[in-house]
Amino acid sequence: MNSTQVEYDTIIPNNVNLSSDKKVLKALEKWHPGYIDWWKDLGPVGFQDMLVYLRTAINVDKDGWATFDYVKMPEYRWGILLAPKKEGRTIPFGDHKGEPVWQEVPGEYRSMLRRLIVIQGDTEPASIEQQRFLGRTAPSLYDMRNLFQVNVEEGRHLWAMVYLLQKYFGSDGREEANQLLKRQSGSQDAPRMLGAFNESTPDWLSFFMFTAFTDRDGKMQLEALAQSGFDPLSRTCRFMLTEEAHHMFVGENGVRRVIKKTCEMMIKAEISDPYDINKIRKLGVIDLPTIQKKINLHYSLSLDLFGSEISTNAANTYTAGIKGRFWETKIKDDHILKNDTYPILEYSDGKILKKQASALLSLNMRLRDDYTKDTAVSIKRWNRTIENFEINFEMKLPFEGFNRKIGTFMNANISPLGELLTDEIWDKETNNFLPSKDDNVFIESLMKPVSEPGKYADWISPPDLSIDNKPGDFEYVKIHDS
Ligand code: BYC
Repeated sequence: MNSTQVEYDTIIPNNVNLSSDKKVLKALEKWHPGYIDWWKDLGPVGFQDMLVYLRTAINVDKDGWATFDYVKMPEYRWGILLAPKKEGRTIPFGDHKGEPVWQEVPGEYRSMLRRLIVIQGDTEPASIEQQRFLGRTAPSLYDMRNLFQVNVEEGRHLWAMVYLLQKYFGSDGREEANQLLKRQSGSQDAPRMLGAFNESTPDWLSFFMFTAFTDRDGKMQLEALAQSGFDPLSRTCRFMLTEEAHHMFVGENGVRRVIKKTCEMMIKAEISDPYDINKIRKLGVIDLPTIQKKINLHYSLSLDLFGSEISTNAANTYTAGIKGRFWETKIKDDHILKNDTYPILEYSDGKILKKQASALLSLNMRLRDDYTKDTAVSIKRWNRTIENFEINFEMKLPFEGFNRKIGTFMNANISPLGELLTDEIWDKETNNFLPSKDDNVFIESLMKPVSEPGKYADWISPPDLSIDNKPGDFEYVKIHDS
């Protein structure tokens, strides 16, 4: 069988020839019931028996890789799909640059690789756990379906990492796969591994922000792992990126629709001052300054996911040929980086200093800079929407040192504009920088479910386009007659 052919009649659809890989098939079949139990316990609450119009990956060809149909989520076909092998591929960076890629785990890099796969795997179920209650307050069936689409695909991404652990890491891989179902987002005793994945996602604006900002970290990390010299990881991540694009679309477009509705209502009510917050909130929409505070929160949480600006872990994984840079093969340099530098900011003795650091040690910073550039495109689109209404307000990404818990800025009080603040001013201003309790209570007060096909909650505009060319009143989730 070649790598584009998918076995679709097995319990686990796959293009890795599982039917003749009995040991791994058995391990995955053993893991499957625990996964389904986890999905039912900690996946979307209240909608497990309903038919949802979902996209399912059935192929790894660029065209026609997915089908759309009504599915009950626990019956979704979570498959193991790797992008096709590139014949003759060589390791693109690090000490092994130019050598043929590895089809098996190199012994010396085993624990390094396993750690990265486990961290990646841990984020997938975490995000599903974080979003589990949102179905109840969906602003439309269209949005509800998008939430569930994102959820089932994050579930598939967990399967992808579990496959790698079980196929290539023996008994400790199997143990790690079990642990992925045991840690839980926000748990005191066994939290998820990375900070942002233990935060709550209490409302739909948070969901859109999460998918706009945190899923984009996912994109950058997957792009970096897709460069890996360990070919099965590279191929797995390449295919995951196909699905990831939709998740960011859901986020970016969701935020844009919220902004659009706010602007429309302001114009209708002849309110020109975006800071006339009480008046704007009385219209039942979310004022632009509060949306900016949400951006400040989710962007800063997502920056923490890149690790410290200076990281020996990052240098080691690069030198080993395990984790590359964003679009590594398109970069014109030696791909070894031992003699190169990279500009970074450092917080030291109460000052922010510009420095040239070792390019190898600053790889997290470089990936983060690429992320910021990528994210700026969303901000531009959101601002274009505001400009169209001729409202005098501009969304901005906060300064990189604002609200950080990881890296050089972790103990600094820095405003979104980059000003260093005393503890006293920071405490006084926090509610102007980040969503306050009142802001969150107001947003939550808007979260009333709308489940009539084609109808949308009053705080969000309908989308410009439907899913799979369906008509505007299509019943994306059959919540009434499943
Ligand atoms: N929270 O050398 P450092 C996605 C730890 S999102 C807690 O600076 P390194 C998705 C670090 O583990 C993408 N701990 O970090 C999105 C280390 O601990 P140990 C997920 C943190 O290793 C939406 C110590 O601090 N994938 O897919 O260079 C929905 C020193 O760290 C954090 C990946 O991230 C943190 N934020 O870089 C669904 C890719 N940051 O080992 C899915 C795989 C650092 O000393 N992971 N620490 O005990 C990696 O590439 C790297 O591990 C990291 C950290 C970029 C995360």
